[in-house]
Amino acid sequence: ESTGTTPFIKEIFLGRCLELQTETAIPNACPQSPVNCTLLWDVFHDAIAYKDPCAIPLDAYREFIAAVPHQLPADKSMFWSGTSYIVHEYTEAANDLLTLEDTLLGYMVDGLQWCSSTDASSTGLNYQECPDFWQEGCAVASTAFYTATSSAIGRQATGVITVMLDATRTDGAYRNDSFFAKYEFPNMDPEKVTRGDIILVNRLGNPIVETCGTGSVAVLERLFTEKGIEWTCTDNDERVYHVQCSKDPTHTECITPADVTGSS
Ligand code: CV1
Repeated sequence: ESTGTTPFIKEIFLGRCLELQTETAIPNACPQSPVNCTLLWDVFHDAIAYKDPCAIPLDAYREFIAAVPHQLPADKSMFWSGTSYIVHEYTEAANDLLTLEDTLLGYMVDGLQWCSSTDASSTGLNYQECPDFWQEGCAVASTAFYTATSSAIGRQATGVITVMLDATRTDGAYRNDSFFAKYEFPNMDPEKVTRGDIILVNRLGNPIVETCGTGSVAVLERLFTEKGIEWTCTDNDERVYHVQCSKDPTHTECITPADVTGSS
């Protein structure tokens, strides 16, 4: 078992919720009208409080989703699968797209851990220990949370959407069992989404397994076509490559022959 609920999760949640309402936190992510952060915390907390931490129903966060104002601007949605190691650095550097973690749906609890306690004398959350999310037969809170929030951002997306996939994964860049495949893509409305831009990332130091038009990427391209949504696909996206190199400047894949000659 892993450690328990992140200490001070309530204070962190409220602080981040208030922070997101200032223009400066994340451009474009600021809600149009003031949000009642205390109410959002109560709804988030009550979704699981005092329940069996291994029996959280997939719809537990329904009221939380309903309480968060719908707010993503058109053409700004960034979806990802297998690329959590670079997607946020990219959106921060390029400053034009928003992931779930940049919106009021995902920002408050990004990187935190939480689970319920059935102890009636507790606050309803367990700060000592939480079940592991991969535990057999255990339906944890984070699965319900990402099921609900992923479905919501899929439904809410309008205009051009982007999805960043890892072309060096041996189990496929587009996987049927991913949150992207199960809850985001299927909830996109072809009446609202005008185009899907697939960008493939080559994780530094890993061999390329898939390219646009091959393997699981071809599967996703066909799914877009069947849904009636136009798509584009970019191999080894150059902007993401530069962001990867800015994080790891001396990686052999980032040093060009010209640089090597120049330094000798
Ligand atoms: N999403 Br910490 C899904 N899972 C998340 C998210 C998140 N925002 N944040 C975290 N996780 P994987 P995917 C955890 O790389 O296609 C949303 C989950 O608990 O396999 O399944 C995002 O909007 C899970 O264990 O990709 C994104 O577009 C693991 O990370 C899409 O769903 C899943 O990461 C990514 O989910």
